[in-house]
Amino acid sequence: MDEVKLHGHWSSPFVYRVIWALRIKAISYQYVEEDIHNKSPLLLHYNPIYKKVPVFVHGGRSICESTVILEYIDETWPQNPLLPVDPLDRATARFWIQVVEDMGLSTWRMFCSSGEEREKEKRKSLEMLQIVEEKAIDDRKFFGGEKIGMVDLVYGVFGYWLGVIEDLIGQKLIETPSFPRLHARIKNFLEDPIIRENCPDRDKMVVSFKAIRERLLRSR
Ligand SMILES: N[C@@H](CCC(=O)N[C@@H](CS)C(=O)NCC(=O)O)C(=O)O
Repeated sequence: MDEVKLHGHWSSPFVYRVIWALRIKAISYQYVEEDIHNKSPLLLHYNPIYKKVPVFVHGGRSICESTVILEYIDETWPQNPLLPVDPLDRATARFWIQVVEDMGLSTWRMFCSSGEEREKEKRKSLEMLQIVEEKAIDDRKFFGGEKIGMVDLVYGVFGYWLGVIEDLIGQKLIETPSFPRLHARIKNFLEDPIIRENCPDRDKMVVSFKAIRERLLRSR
């Protein structure tokens, strides 16, 4: 069997998407922690364009970008599928994944900015979240139906990392009364045993994200 390796960083939501997928599919892998402030020659070799984690290495060949890695894993190990079979459902899932990727950028910018800029990015995030709340969520337990699917793994960022961001900036983005469905989905996701047992330490994240935010605000 070809060797499976994941190069990651302990606090990265993008890396956790891949960890969750590997756990859901019960695939054994070797984890390699990378220092993203002092990148290893191997990381730069595997991901010379973006120089970011996660990098997934299967049989010595590397794959970069978390959503590309998720699709590769789903195609290579078909057990516990992450994407639906129907082409229209697959396309719809990919669309909502694209939406959250765009929204994540605004939320991160909101975290790293202040004043009017922060308000602008917050408005953008809220607008997109409102559309997700109204158009993407039905009565099922997860975006993937009764089981966690790829869209859930990607929206997982809002389940765990957003809470830390909200605490640090002292503002809530996903208030329960405005986003009851999204809130329920996040709760279902975080209560799943695989997700619950595979999340970074929250206190450690608060310390690390606080330092990142202060550094970014100072450098502006
Ligand atoms: N679009 C990428 C984002 C990956 C990403 O931003 N990774 C961060 C860690 S959270 C990283 O490696 N940062 C190092 C850098 O920006 O130099 C993906 O989905 O994999």
